[in-house]
This record gives sequence, C-alpha cells and structure tokens, in this order.
Amino acid sequence: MSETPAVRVIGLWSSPFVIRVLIALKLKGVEYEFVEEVVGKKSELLLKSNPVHKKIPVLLHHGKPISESLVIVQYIDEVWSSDGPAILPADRYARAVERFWAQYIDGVFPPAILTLKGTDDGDKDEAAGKLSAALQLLEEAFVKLSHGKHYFGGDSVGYLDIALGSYVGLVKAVEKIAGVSLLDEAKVPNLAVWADRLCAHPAVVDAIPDADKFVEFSVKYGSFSKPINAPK
Ligand SMILES: N[C@@H](CCC(=O)N[C@@H](CS)C(=O)NCC(=O)O)C(=O)O
Repeated sequence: MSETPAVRVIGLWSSPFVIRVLIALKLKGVEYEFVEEVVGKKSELLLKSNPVHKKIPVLLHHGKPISESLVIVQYIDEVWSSDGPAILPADRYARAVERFWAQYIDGVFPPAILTLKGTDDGDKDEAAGKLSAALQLLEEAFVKLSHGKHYFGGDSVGYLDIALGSYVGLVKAVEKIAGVSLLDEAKVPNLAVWADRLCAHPAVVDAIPDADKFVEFSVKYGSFSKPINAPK
C-alpha cells in the first residue's frame, strides 16, 4: 500500500491563492502532492479540510489541514525555517509592513480582477482605476522595501513577492480581456521589471501560468468561485 505524502496541496492551478502556496513550497524545496479540484465541484476532501470557508488552497501536513494562503505561506516559512531562503523578514517591523501590504493587496485585487474578467458585475473603468491606483502605491512600496535589490524581499523572493506575484498572471490576463493597461512599464516601471523577473524565477516559473492560459480558463469556466461552465 502506498503511503500518503507528508505534504499535500488541495487546489487548482488558476487560483492566485494556490499559486502562493506552490511558490513557497518550491522556494523551500519541499516535495508535495497536488490534489487538483474540479471547477464547480468541491471535493469531499476540500469540504472536510476547510469546513469554515470551503475554499482552496488547503495545505495538508501529515494530514492536518491549514487554510488561508497567507497563513499557509507563513506556516511553510516557520516549519521549513532552515530550508531555502527565509520568506518573511527577520525584523519584526519589516514583517509587519509586509503583512500590511499583503492584506491591502487582498482587499483590492480580487474584486477588481473579477469585475475586469466579467465574472462579477461592476464598473470596469472603476475597477481598472482601483487596480492602477493600488499598483502605483505598490510601485512606491517596492522602491522603499527592495532597497535597490531585485525583490520586495531584497535578494530573494519573499512574502510580499509571493503575495503580489500570485496575481501577475491574472492581471496580465485581465489587461487582455478588458483591453486595459495596468502592469505597464510607463506607469509602474519598477513593478513591470519585477514582475518579469519574478515570473522567470525557478521557484515561480512553473507556478504562474501565462496570461493566455488564464484568459482561456476565464472565458471557458469563469472562476473556481463562480463557475459558468464547469465540466460534468
Ligand atoms: N482568503 C483566501 C481566499 C481563497 C479563495 O478565495 N479561493 C477561491 C479560489 S481562487 C475559492 O476557493 N473559492 C470558492 C468559493 O468562494 O466558494 C486565501 O487567501 O486562501
């Protein structure tokens, strides 16, 4: 009888929240099994593992479930603290600042992206304006926090790189779907370069699909939370 792997991720490739977990595990060099959900059909394992929110991702570590992507990323950083680079900074203030921005990002990006994708009703111009304003603030934050290095985390990919980077593929997809320009070198030069560099990073390259794959998925299925045409 084959043993259940120590680390399992319940998710779907198209979810930015799942992407975070995959990047964190890859950074730490942790082997895992990906337990893929089907759009529109929540598995028994998901419902049992995240009975409160019933959302992906869930990390199962020796069978014990952990939910909420940012909580999971912090857990991975703590459990595999001596493997790979530290994800959160050592300095307590720097940690608080990164957590602040991650929370800010999750307040702004999901609703704006769903509107721009057409999955949610709402004013597309307003959504694009909110995303642009947020990216402008994050451009300034990047300049302050990166200290002239390649990532928010300095020399290596850190918590905020993961928190924001998980949306890069989707932002590029909604640029195509809604015909807007967001991660534009003319508007946010540092973030535009950061996004390309991050997507090419070995721990990230396989986790963030390209924009066309997101566009195709969005047109076909909507999203995991609001499926329009789930496979039977
Ligand atoms: N705050 C959660 C958000 C997770 C989330 O919204 N996941 C979506 C997929 S992208 C989901 O499972 N939606 C199912 C639902 O809303 O019922 C996290 O960071 O993990």
